[in-house]
Amino acid sequence: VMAAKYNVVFVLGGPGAGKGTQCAKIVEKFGYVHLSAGDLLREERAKSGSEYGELIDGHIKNGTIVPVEITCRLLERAMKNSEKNDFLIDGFPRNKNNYEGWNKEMGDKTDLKFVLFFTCPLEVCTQRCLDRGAAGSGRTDDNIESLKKRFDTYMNATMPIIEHYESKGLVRTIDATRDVDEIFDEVSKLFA
Ligand code: UP5
Ligand code: MG
Repeated sequence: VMAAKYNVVFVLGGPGAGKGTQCAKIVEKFGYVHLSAGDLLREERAKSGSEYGELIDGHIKNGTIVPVEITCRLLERAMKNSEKNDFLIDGFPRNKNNYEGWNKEMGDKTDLKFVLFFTCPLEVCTQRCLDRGAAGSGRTDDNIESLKKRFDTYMNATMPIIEHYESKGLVRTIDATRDVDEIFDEVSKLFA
């Protein structure tokens, strides 16, 4: 008997587009498990004795992307530990390395339902992240230098992955410039 596959929705969009905010609301209303790849990496970085701490730290400050072996292992471990079946995977896959590594390791174990894509202009996203930094997020990448690099990576490395999924008919695009509840009304229709 084949084991049931994990159901996965990838959640993508620029830095500060509102991925985490909307995921929290989806969890509340539809009972998914939210796994933010960035949160898992920050958690791993914070562990004393993590052999990857410095490497992760460097990538986050520079807005570059941690090798898939690390991120994929964190995601798979979190999926197993949750003992649940439906996952929002937020902020992943971000580049070709992520895409290929995930498919190789997790492709057969997962069923990709769709890709939830939040579009939001650079200026709006940047302001949200700067405000969050000013409010004391403690994130080492909520500053203008890191944000420029995060956007470069997003445009150059992540957009091609979104376009690839788009060509397979898997992308559900949501305008993320509006207020949180308006956005969530539209998001809800995709999960209902
Ligand atoms: N906010 C949210 N929605 C709003 C709305 N509709 N109107 C007004 N304000 C709104 O929101 C950001 C801020 O905006 C918050 O203050 C929120 O209140 C407000 P949030 O929901 O946090 O947006 P999100 O899209 O989750 O932004 P985040 O900064 O988390 O996105 P990133 O994609 O940049 O960050 P992530 O944590 O995913 O990745 C960080 C880094 O980790 C990457 O740059 C990379 O270096 C590394 N990484 C990898 O290497 N590999 C991975 O797989 C993942 C990450
Ligand atoms: Mg986030």
